[in-house]
Amino acid sequence: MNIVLVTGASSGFGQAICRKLIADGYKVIGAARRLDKLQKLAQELGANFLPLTLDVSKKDSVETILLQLPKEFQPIDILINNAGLALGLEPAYEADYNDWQTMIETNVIGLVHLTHQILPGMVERNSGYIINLGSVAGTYPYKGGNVYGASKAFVKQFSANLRTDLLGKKIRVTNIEPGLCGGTEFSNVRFHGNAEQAAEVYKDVDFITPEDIANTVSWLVNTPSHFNVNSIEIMPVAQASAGLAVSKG
Ligand code: NDP
Ligand code: 8X3
Repeated sequence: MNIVLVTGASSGFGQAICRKLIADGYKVIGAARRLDKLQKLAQELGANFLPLTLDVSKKDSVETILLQLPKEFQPIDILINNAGLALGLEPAYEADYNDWQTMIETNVIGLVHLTHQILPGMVERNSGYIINLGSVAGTYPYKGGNVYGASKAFVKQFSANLRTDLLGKKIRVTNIEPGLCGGTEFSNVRFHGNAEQAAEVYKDVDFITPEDIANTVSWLVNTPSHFNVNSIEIMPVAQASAGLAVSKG
């Protein structure tokens, strides 16, 4: 198992995962829409890293691009479905419909495109590993989490259902469910580029870092092949679920 495809490699978790897996000795394909960021990463990571311009939400182009991968980056042994985003934190009745659509097209449909394209080859070879980036938002509701949380609940259940379909095959599936993580573009994207609002999320909090997530991925892919972590929920010590709320009066 030595070829890895990481989606969302131009930033945050994806970039840190690429760095760590290259250091671990894997060949890594890093995919995202912003080629300039990927090219910069390629300069740093060298010949075992292949930058790939890819919009996960565009089914036809995902198919074409993956079929045209250079021979030395095939077949994909490990798929890390990391590309994703949150847009907005308004209550559902004030949310922008376009934000909802983009989240579903990226976090749900994009992840499904990649999995549908790559999984049959893994089954044919009876070998592979799919790691999805879910979120604590897929388990715990929070105000303004509406479609983002629902998209990550999809990722959680899809991961569990994949495990069921793959019973008897030597293919592993893990859903990583992180909580608050700083040092990525996540909140800048969520707040449509409002850096002040984004910075406020992380102020005075000892948050999880992208390197923590990359180290988790590195541990997962290096566990023995009989060993499957179905899901792994990770929060900073500074975060916990805050219980149910009641409106009085
Ligand atoms: P970033 O915004 O830093 O990174 C997101 C990555 O996804 C970017 O590389 C972006 O690249 C890529 N991306 C977005 N849309 C597309 C698309 N249509 N096609 C291909 N790539 C796309 O966020 P994080 O690193 O923080 O988040 C990574 C994942 O982890 C996401 O799925 C997120 O939901 C999840 N997560 C994040 C948490 C956090 O607190 N940060 C906590 C829990 C989960 P580009 O724009 O170049 O396409
Ligand atoms: C990202 C973590 O708490 O902002 O999935 O939803 S949170």
